[in-house]
Amino acid sequence: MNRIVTLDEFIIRRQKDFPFASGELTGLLRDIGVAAKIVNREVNKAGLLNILGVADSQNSTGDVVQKLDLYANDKLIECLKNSGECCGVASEECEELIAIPPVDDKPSKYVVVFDPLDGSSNIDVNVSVGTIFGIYRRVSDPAGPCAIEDFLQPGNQLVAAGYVLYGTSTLLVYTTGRGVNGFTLDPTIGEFCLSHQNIQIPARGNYYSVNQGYYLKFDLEMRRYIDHCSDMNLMLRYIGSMVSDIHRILFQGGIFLYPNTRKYPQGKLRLVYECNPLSFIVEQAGGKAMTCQLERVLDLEVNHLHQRATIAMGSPDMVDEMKEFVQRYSATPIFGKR
Ligand code: P6P
Repeated sequence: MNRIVTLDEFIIRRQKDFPFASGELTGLLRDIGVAAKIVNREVNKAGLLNILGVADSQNSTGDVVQKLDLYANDKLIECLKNSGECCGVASEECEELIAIPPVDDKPSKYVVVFDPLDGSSNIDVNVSVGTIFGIYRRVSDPAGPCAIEDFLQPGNQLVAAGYVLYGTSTLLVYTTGRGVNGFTLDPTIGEFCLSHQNIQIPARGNYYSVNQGYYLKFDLEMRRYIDHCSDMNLMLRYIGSMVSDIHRILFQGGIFLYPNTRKYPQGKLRLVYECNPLSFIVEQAGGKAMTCQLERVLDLEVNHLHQRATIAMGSPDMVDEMKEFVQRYSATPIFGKR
């Protein structure tokens, strides 16, 4: 039987991969793991405790907020505040960034962006949801509090990114830019244990993932590509929880699409705390992540915290195929886009 490798042990072992690492990133990743365990405990009990149902608040982008969203948001912020390794956070649930004062006057190098409970509209019907996070090195004056420019860095500056999937089992998947590894929570010992080492996405898969209900609202090139997927007898799988859909694609291959529509001309999904962290993971697993206008997601300029983006991400061969359809059918010529 293979020896159990816990998340903590794995992170500490990998710290030596970073010559200048002084332990802060290690501490930060471990604290996110603690927050994930706390959120997991409540997500699993949601049906029993009075934290189901829709809170009366709306989040910064007008989505109706489920109580579990708020709980997950508060727990993540609390853990990151206590970590002493993070000088600020930006959350889907908060309009503005939250500066975190130093602990024991020790300045911290990192900021964290997160969607505390992505896909939360599925909670009431017991469909899997997830937490998404990304970690940047701060760029503002280390002598002062964090600043907005710390959070408006392009995704190609991410130091680490990951997600927690609260599904049939609870998994934490993360990358620090040297491959992608997955850890399954063993509730009998309360530890995330290494279960999926060096995840590599298949070059192509049998699934495509898009909200087919919006088909007629997509641009011609996207409809042509979706028709092609159907003509190739690919199967449509769409959970409505991005973490769940991307997790399936990481293991079984496929492509996830959220193109622009009239309702969301810039796309629906948020760049900072959904698209960038998951794109970093997909690329590190050998996949590709582009906008439906063929820009590399991680290179996109970030102009505000809740900026939206179109997205096509997953198996490299399938994203390449999507690119061909966009170039062939796009009404506005898209040349030179790599
Ligand atoms: P639609 C959940 O609200 C989310 O942000 C992603 O997790 C998911 O992929 C998408 O929105 C679902 O959006 O418009 O298909 O319901």
